[in-house]
Amino acid sequence: PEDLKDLQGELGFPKRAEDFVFFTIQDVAGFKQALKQLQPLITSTADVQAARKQIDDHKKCNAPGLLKIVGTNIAFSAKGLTKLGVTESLGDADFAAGQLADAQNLGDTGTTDSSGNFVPDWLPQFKSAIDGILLIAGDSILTVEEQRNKVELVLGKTINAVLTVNGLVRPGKEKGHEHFGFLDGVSLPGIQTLTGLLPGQQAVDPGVLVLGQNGDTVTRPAWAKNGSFLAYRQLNQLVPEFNKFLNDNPLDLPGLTRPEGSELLGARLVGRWKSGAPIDITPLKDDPALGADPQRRNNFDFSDATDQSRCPFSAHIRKTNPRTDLPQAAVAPHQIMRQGIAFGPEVTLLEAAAGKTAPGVNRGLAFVCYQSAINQGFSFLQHTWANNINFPPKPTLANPTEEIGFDPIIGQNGGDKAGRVTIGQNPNAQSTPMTLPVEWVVSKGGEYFFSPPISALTGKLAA
Ligand code: N7H
Repeated sequence: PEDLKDLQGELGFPKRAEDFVFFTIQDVAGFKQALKQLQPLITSTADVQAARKQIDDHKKCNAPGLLKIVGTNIAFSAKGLTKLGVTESLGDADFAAGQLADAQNLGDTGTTDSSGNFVPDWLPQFKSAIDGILLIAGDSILTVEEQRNKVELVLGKTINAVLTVNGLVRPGKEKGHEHFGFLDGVSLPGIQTLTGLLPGQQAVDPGVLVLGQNGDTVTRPAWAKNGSFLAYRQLNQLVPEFNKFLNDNPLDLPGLTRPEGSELLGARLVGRWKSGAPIDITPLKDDPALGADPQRRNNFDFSDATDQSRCPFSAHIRKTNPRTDLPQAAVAPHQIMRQGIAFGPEVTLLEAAAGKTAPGVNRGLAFVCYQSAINQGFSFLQHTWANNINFPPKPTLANPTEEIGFDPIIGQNGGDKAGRVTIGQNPNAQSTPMTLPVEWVVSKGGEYFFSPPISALTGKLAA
């Protein structure tokens, strides 16, 4: 329990809106003082658990009115920690080098400059120094704004906000769905002793997510215990283009109408229907009751079919969490705690009709995930699994060396559109490649941060 008060809210604060404020530290001494005053505003995992219980109680007794909920977290890039005088290594090379140095390895699109350096097509802010990130989440835009004012009052001119991303849960029945329309936040790893496990939920040692905990194999400075690495990715989504591709390429199966064929293709690209129901359980038709049922919607492991009739090997959720396609010990170290939120406006009727995102419009996913090793978590999943045309292994197929192509949602290869192929989408023609016309998820950059234990905010980092 003491550790849960020390750990920031990585388990995921209940939220309708979230601001991400990327900042540089302007006045180190002043910032260290301000950090001590900020500490009471910072949300711990114990606070997250209390807030979740409050919401449950509120629902159970049908209490009227809205519950005001707010949470604040802070994390630092390696540059930020250096500015604060931290000299010892945290034992993570990707964190130390920063995400810009990882961009090419991640498959981001870019160019090579005259000195031979890779320059990704990112927002300029992510290509210049960012020292830290504030994450302010709450039940409404107003609550978040109010809290951001409080935080900015404390930090004052000791920081300079270089970029603010306004995350917003989508409206109405799209609540909790990302911009392509699929329910998000469905499958997260569980820590048995902390939250128990739902049927089918994968257990991880706390040390896979949190530094210095059981299962973290790296030696860390004592003050970093209960910290976690936060990978942030600014991912634009080309939603009208994605929908146009589905409309233009319905899977042609007996008994399916054209729109049903399009819907099935979307589900097979992701591995779940829009409701969250896994295609491994319900391969031909969505089942919204299943999608809404936490007791059933994760209870599958891809072992029911030896081929791709239920779920393509390349489906996003199979690429990023292959379950029993690999031995449990080979999957567990790569589990991440995802806590992203959608950003940007809803698709307009004009955009939908044109099948094209309007110029200047940015919508997508403010992707956030936590792990104790970036090269086992985010970076590994992107590079070694999603972008790897031979992953996962498929010994059960008639031709086990057959390529299965990219993760059609996030797999990327530096912008080579002709080469972005995915295989296994058509259950009746499982070896037929499908060339994906555009990357529907476009990386606009990001950074790797260290989300320190709360004790460090008044201790190590403030000293
Ligand atoms: Fe993914 N999507 O809408 O298609 N993701 N994801 N993701 N993702 C998941 O289980 C999506 C991204 C993982 O345990 C679902 O919550 C989109 C990155 C992992 O079964 C949906 C983007 C990375 C899982 C999406 C995006 C991952 C997962 C199913 C970008 C890591 C859990 C709902 C815009 C490198 C797999 C759910 C499991 C699930 C979508 C990004 C990883 C619907 C649109 C960058 C590990």
